[in-house]
Amino acid sequence: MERYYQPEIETASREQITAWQSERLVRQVRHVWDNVPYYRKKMEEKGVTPEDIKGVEDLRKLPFVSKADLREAYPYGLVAEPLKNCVRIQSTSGTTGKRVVAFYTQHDVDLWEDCCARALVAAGATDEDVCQVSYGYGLFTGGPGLNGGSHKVGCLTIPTSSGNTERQIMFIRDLNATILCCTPSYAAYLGETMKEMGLTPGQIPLKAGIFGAEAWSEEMRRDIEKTLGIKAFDIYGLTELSGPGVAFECSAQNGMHINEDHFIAEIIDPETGEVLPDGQQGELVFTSITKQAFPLLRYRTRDVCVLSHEKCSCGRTHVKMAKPRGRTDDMLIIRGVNVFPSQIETVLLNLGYGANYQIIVDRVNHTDTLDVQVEMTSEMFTDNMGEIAKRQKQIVDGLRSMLGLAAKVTLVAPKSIVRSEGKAVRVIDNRKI
Ligand code: DLL
Repeated sequence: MERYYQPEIETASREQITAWQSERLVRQVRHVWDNVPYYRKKMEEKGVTPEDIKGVEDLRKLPFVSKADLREAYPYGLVAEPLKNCVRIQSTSGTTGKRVVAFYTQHDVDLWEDCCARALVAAGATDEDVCQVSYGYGLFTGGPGLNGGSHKVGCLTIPTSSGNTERQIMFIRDLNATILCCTPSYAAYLGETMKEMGLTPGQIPLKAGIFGAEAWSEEMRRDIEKTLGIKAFDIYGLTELSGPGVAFECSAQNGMHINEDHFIAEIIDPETGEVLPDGQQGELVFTSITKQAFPLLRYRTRDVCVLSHEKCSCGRTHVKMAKPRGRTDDMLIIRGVNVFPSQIETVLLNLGYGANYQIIVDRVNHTDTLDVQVEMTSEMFTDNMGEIAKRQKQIVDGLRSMLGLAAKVTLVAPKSIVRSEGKAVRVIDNRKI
């Protein structure tokens, strides 16, 4: 019998979930109207008042909030509680402009850690487990979120943070870590290093991993599971909504349950803003209905995704989101074709390469160019030019059939592409448009 963290919530009926969401949405709209002048103005501009919002069915009446709003309101403009009630901030890395600074009351931190605890339990964690948290600690939400969740489950928690790969492996082995939390690219690197040290999956005590914070393919999951001898679970979240734990994978490993008692999810057409039905791909939009300090209504995540309300074999009833395909802002448009880095990754991993690659886009004589540098694995490493040319052509063909685009592919020596300890940077776009 599977052990649930909060079965009365996670397996609740759809009617019950809708009732909770409606009641909390009404309260949340009133909270931001009363406490956040920025929101009140946006709602007034759209001609909506709290009286118009009677339940989930009225969600569409509310205006969207985007990253641009967060920047405009930086740093305090969207905070809905007096600062004396706030106990924490977390922040994004700010790679695409001004950092997002999110605020938490103690209640917000508690609910966030609950969500992470659910994710750990869904991956099989109990108070018998030793959980190594190798996400970065500090402003990034990965370390603090999973750390809090791990405590709630009662795991013996090892807060290694990211980096220092040798020490990571030493702790996994010496302290018999059974659960590993880090980005999928770092998990792949840890696996690669342990393999080089001659460790077989049977000699690695880990049994499960909770990997997220960046897009990763099914092929990468299979590779990590094989090298580490574990089950690898996806986890999703973003700083704006708390951090990891907005959604997490269960034993079915085919999509992540969204914690619907805290977040209402919608999929919209990114061009028109129209709400799309289940099964259609679009931009994921979230409304946080329980957060006190930094509530967001209809926040446009830019993540491209599909939702499904189909019954799940694990018994949980909360809606599932597919693995995000990528972001509307990291979708590359190359010679007019929409390309997600994850599609390129799928081609490479299906051909037996690892997830060590770099995508370089440029514009030469008004035409976009796509260069993909791919590391050979040590097993396939050769200096036979004929063999290399054959392999490169195989990738070019694979990319053409996946994307309908001609790419230039260069095979490079094992270990020549820099490894990431956090989120991997795989795309270099040199176009000056
Ligand atoms: O990455 C929170 C997190 C930490 C999630 C640890 C999971 C594990 P941010 O740095 O604010 O927060 O980045 C949020 O990362 O909008 C997605 O584009 C991407 N992302 C997060 N999880 C996944 C995932 C954290 N499982 C942004 N798959 C999001 C694909 C993900 N992309």
